[in-house]
Amino acid sequence: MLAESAAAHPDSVAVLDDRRTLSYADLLDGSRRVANGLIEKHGLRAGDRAVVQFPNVVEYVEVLFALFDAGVLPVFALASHSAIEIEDLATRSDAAAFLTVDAFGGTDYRAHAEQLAGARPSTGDGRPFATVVAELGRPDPLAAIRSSNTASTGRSGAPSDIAFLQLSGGTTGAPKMIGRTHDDYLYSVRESAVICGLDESSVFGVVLPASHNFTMSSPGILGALYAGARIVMVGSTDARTVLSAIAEHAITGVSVVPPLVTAWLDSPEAGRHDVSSLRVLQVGGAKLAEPVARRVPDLFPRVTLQQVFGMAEGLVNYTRLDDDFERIVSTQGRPISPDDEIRVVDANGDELPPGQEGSLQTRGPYTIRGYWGGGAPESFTADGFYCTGDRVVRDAQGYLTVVGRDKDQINRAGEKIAPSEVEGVLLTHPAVRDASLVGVPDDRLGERTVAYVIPATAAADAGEVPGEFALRGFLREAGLARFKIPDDVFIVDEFPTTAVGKISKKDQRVDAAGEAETPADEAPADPLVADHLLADIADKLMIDPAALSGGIMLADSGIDSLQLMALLDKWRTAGAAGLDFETIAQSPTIDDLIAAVRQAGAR
Ligand code: OOB
Repeated sequence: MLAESAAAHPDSVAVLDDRRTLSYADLLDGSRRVANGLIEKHGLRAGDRAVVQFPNVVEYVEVLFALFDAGVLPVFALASHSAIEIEDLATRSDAAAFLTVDAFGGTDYRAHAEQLAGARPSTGDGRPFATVVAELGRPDPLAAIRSSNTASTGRSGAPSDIAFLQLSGGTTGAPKMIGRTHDDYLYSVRESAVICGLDESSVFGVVLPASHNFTMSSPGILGALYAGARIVMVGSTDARTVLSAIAEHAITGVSVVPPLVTAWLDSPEAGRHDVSSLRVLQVGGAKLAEPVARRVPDLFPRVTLQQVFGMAEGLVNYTRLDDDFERIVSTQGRPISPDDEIRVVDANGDELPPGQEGSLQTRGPYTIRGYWGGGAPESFTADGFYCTGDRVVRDAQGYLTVVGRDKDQINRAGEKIAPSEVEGVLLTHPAVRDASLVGVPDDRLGERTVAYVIPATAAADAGEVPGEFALRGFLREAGLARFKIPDDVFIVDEFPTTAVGKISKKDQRVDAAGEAETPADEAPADPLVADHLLADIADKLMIDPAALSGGIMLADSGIDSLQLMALLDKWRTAGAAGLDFETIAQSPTIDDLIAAVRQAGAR
């Protein structure tokens, strides 16, 4: 596919970020040189797996196509995954290589490579494990790995071969792996490009994590390359960075999760940038609340909103660009393909008529029939339908509205969390007897996470019950990605139970939602005073300011980018107008962050 696009538009810009710009010809040659390098220098073979962990940079696309050309299956880690999570992915996929960058946005990815190389010196069949670290500060970050050979390795395999492993959000422990084939995926990409109106005049802004299925294929990075369009890698998700990137690069389309739309609508940056180039705003990954959808024209008057309801397992639904506004704001669209089969079933698995709420099952040309390695067979019916775990209503025209879910999964700002994974790590704490994680509705995040913890008797008797901050720190230390760290932790004596004696997560959700109605949220008089800034941060972390010391590394505090974005907006309004997201997100410690805010306020 890339070779065809490169032949049709060799000199058009394929992808750029704020360091490098690659034409289609550059991308094709560059990725082939990396493919040959992976074979010559690291002995990678067709069929091997390679874990890739990249932020939104040009090199991600080069490496991706290098792996495809070499027939090596990328395993798509998220940039937010910890070293321990990466190691787990490498083990479970029996990977032969790990490819990443040296550092980005305050994260030391090289350390992930080093830890992995130590833990996994060789592959399952005894070859040395390869680590490749792109050095982003260099003119050619991938120079060390490139061969001089620009010919295709000829190893990319058959169209029906598995092309890569994508991660499922998962409901149990570690995420399951999804093997998608070249032909099924490319079919969904080609059709998506048409449905979303991509052509060679399109400029696609990559705002969400590049390796997520939405960003990759709906129509995403691959759709843009298929259509001969231009890809702009946007380094962060805050309103100013994104809106100014839209203006600077004349971006015509972006795909985002609902919390970003809310954050941008509420940001003081709204209305300050010329966003007239934007034609399509795609929103998906989590439910877009209808009132928010209705506000989109306030920020982007000329834009067509498109709802996207998809899953890495396959099925993707879109509202169509020519649908009327009412349909666009009130449904999550209809399937890509006339061959996508949709079944809405009741608790007995019996099919329901249109208009009735039930569980969504699907089968079709680009939806998997089983997980890679055969995990979770209960997710598939005997006749090959994938049980999505989503509760939907289907209307007479085949449009789906997502009304809830029956899987035990939390959707926090589009990032999927398996409660059992977080609970399992909490249970390894010696002072924890039992733990339960629930998702609670949240205006900004869609859902936030609340952990209920029963302390171990001995710890309680000894007065050594760990506090909220200690438990969150423990989860970080144990290697959970930041988005999985609970937004709130409640220490309790017991859990509510159902009639049969199981933990009643339903009651916990009600309890947690009630707690949220009485937040200690008095706005400080002068937010740029250091004490008040500390209080703001503590408030976001939902901990006692006294428990927060300025020396704590920001990366270890448990704060995430959406929370930082909310703080950024607050502080900008309070006088630190010149403050930007990068400055706060890259502050090493909380003290550094506070100093940066105060300095921006002084200017
Ligand atoms: C996308 O993929 P995943 O694999 O991260 O998550 C899939 C799940 C769905 O089963 C559903 O529970 C939820 O995410 N979801 C939505 C939604 N889009 C996804 N729930 C409500 N409304 C929506 N619009 O998230 C994904 C993959 C490809 C394209 C877009 C999203």
